Amino acid sequence: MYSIIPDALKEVLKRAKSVVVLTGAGISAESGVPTFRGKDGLWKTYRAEELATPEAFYRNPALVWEWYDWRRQLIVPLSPNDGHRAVAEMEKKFENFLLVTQNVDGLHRKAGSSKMLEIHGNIWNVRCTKEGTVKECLDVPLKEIPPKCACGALLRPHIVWFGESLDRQILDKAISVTEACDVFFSVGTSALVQPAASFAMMAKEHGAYVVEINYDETPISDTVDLSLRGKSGEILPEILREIIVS
Ligand code: BV8
Repeated sequence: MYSIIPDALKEVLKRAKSVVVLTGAGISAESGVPTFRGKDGLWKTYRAEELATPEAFYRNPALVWEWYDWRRQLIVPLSPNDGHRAVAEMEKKFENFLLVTQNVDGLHRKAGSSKMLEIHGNIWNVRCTKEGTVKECLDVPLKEIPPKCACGALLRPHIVWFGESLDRQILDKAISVTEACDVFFSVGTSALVQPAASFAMMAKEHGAYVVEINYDETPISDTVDLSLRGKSGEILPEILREIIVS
């Protein structure tokens, strides 16, 4: 069967010992989760600055929680797609493997991924704004908006908003595996949001073979070693097939 995977990538995969996969909203698009910047993306109807920032939350916690409650209700019936499942399988095929996801939808975990960093947090976790404690909250819809901690303080989504720093330990781990890997995949991301947008070039500068799998062209498409244009739900299973036969 004709393979869309070029020989160069087949060779690289045969020798690879450590692999990092960075994913963005595009890998969840085929599951029905809206992306952020696409033609029908979330930021087309909402302004990121009005919802995904700490200032927005403290200005109007109910509005921000209404948006997250709407997204949680949208996501809860959705299932992982073949792209998520291929990534979950890939983690078993290499000595060192780490999935670094920007996604907060929880679909990678649902697909079986365990070697994973959720660098922007998770929409199913909440954090007490007073005590800092994090716990899972699966209520759909939320029982009250905005939800409150037992201590009486406001709960917030355990998500990294614009203008907030990523968890230091998580970021350090993501950077160290990116700098050490043989192959780096950038999947379903517009490569616009920092610091994740810099990981592909960081990997390349440290000698990795960098592959982009994305529906549209991005700012890194011309500088990666291989840019595959298309749906991650179709391309990733092809790549997994190559890994299995090699
Ligand atoms: C930080 C949480 C240090 C919300 C997100 C000015 C002031 C303050 C900060 C900044 C500033 N200027 C720049 C910054 C830094 C800022 C940033 O990068 N801004 C950008 C927009 C310029 N970054 C930050 O603030 C980060 N923190 O830098 O801390 C600091 C601190 C203070 C001051 C300065 C610096 C925090 C970033 C995290 C923000 N939180 N989300 C929520 O999700 O509820 S970001 C948001 O974008 C999502 O998390 C998402 O993961 C992320 C990236 O988007 P993508 O995943 O790439 O999605 P997108 O829709 O863009 O693209 C999808 C792609 O998939 C498309 O290319 C499409 O073609 C493709 N696709 C679609 N379908 C498919 C497909 N591909 C394959 N198959 C398909 N089927």
